[in-house]
Amino acid sequence: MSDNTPKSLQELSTEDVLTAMKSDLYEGNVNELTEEVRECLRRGMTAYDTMTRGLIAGMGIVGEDFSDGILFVPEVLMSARAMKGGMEILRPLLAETDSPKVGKAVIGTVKGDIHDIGKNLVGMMWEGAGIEVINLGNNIDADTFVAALEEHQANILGMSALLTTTMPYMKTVIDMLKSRGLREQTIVLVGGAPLNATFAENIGADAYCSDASVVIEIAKNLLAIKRGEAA
Ligand code: B1M
Repeated sequence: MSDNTPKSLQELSTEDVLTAMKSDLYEGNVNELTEEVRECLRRGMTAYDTMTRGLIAGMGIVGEDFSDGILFVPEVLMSARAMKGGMEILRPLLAETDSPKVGKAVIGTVKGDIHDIGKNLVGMMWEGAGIEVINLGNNIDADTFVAALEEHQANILGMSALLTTTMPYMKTVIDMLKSRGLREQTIVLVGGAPLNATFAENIGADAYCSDASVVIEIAKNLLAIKRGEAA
């Protein structure tokens, strides 16, 4: 006779814990999801792997079903809330660093756009790499981006857009940087699911960042070039 008693998390294989995490992200079960995140860390998985193999992979499934009309905004909001719960646990680990501060970045999601999960992950990755981050939040207009760069004397601007309707606003921000004489001294990096390298080039950004795995290297390479060092 088979034993149908549900297994505790500790009894599951790591792959099954990750599957449970994706499923709880999908269902918006924040308490279960945070336990699964903790269990992965307890097993020695890195914060980065837990984030990419669990949380980001889970959000990919949510995105597909949102596109296909299987999930709607209220359900996706529940998933986003669960994702944030998981990220809060990972945040201190991703941001943990002994490295000296190598740069200062202002980051935000552009005007008209409230998607902030990817942008927040990028901010955490940078913090962990010794880049000080001023996270402005979402729905940020050009004046606010420029004022923050000036106030904090930041040398990197990171902009995120998840909607095809909001991505053109990145050019508005870059044009304002130019008109204020700040473009040359600022490294402008852009990212978000609908963007690509051609778009980044066309609007005059320094680089397109496809995902959180590349943001540190791209920022550090461009900082080195600005300092006149070989990248
Ligand atoms: Co929205 N949404 N959404 N949504 N949502 C998308 C983006 C969409 C693709 C879903 C779909 O239909 N398939 C679609 C856009 C279609 C389009 O424009 N072509 C869409 C839509 C249509 C909408 C609404 C219009 C829906 C409506 O109201 N009818 C509405 C718009 C609201 C607004 O912004 N004005 C809306 C609302 C929402 C929620 C509020 C419910 C929620 C957001 C919650 C939140 O962020 N706090 C939400 C979500 C969660 C999504 C999906 C499902 C997931 C986005 C996400 O968090 N991904 C998304 C589907 C999808 O993307 N496949 C979708 C996980 C995250 C880790 O990935 O953000 O791509 P991502 O970030 C990556 C990279 O892109 C990169 O690194 C990150 C980490 O690897 N990156 C950067 C991102 N920003 C960067 C900045 C950088 C560098 C790299 O700077 C240097």
